[in-house]
Amino acid sequence: MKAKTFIDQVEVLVRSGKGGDGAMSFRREALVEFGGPDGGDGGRGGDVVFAASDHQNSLLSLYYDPKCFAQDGGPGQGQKMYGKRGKDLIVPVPLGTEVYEVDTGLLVADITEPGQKVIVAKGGAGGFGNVHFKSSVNQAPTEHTPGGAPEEKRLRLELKTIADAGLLGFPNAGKSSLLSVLSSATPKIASYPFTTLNPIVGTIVYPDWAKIRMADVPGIIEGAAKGVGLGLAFLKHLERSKVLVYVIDMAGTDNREPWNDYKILKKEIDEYSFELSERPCLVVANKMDEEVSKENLARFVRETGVEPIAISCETREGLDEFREALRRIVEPKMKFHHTHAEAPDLKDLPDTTGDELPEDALRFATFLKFDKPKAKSHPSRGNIH
Ligand SMILES: Nc1nc2c(ncn2[C@@H]2O[C@H](COP(=O)(O)OP(=O)(O)OP(=O)(O)O)[C@@H](O)[C@H]2O)c(=O)[nH]1
Ligand SMILES: [Mg+2]
Repeated sequence: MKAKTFIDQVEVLVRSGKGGDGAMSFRREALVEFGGPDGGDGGRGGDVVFAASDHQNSLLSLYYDPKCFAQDGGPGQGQKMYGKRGKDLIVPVPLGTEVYEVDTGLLVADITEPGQKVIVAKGGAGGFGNVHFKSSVNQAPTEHTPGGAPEEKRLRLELKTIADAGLLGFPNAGKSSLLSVLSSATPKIASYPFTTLNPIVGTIVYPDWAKIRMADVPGIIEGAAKGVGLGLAFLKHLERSKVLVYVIDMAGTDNREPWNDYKILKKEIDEYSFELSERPCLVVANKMDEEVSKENLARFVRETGVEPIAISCETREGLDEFREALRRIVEPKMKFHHTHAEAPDLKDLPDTTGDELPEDALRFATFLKFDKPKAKSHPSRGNIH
């Protein structure tokens, strides 16, 4: 059997560390009479933390190792010594992972931001040593408390790929071809159905560095909602997309009828989720380099009332139009805005002799903090001796 390379759903058992017990001990030392209690506190148990990772695109590692146990806290000891703190267990998970509690079905975390960390099981607190129970009436307490219990739960992790646009279409429509000509992703392309078996994400980079992430998922066929072909399981990877891109094979390869393909796709999406079928969408007519495509396109418009963007991944026609249409819907955020309107007109800047600094320049010269008051001394800063 071929080893699995992609997993988008997995059930794991997480358990945080138990808190260490507080100690019961008395100071015993030569020449010290009535040394008193000196049992230290137990250490805190470690947390189980899910951390967003850029380096993973599947839940594969958790599939093979579904037990996530953090370290227990160490017990307190005599001489008022604290127990060792249990180590947290940091579990890297791919961006787009949803975490559900199996027992309740509740969504406990949605990991979508780079650097995001979520504590899914909190470590038990350390117990108190007997040193805490000393009082005027009880100089030799023997009480000490056990460490807090660990948290244990079963969690279901579901990966929903994060992409701005999702490609949708019958097998062989050219979804992977489109992704490969627009981005530097290298999905497998072949003339047999179900070439793509896992979602693949590529990034379209515009000349001004705007970026759009586009996901290619396995093709869907009639009856997919009932599990035919690969079913609709992969559609969850399009749920976070702002726009769905219907890719239609306008050449009607293998005697297919493009207008029927479109209607079937729409119907399957409707059955999967009303919300997804209402999502903004673009329809692209691929393989327009083929003879028969022009004729088919005219009939497609007549039958469906939809005017698709005509493209060809072979000859690369229509790709610019598609890119721009995609950009208008997604409206990618730009990190930097350089527009000529914002640049100052050099003629308006005052002449200087070189000795004085213009007031404006000073305002922005944050490194020259002339009037910044000196920080006041305070014992907590540790600068008073
Ligand atoms: N003539 C022509 N052939 C194309 C065009 N785009 C893709 N193809 C061919 O169509 C076939 C299927 O392309 P893929 O990109 O693998 O199709 P897909 O939609 O990803 O298919 P699955 O992964 O099986 O769902 C390949 O043989 C491509 O070479 C095009 O614009 N014109
Ligand atoms: Mg493909």
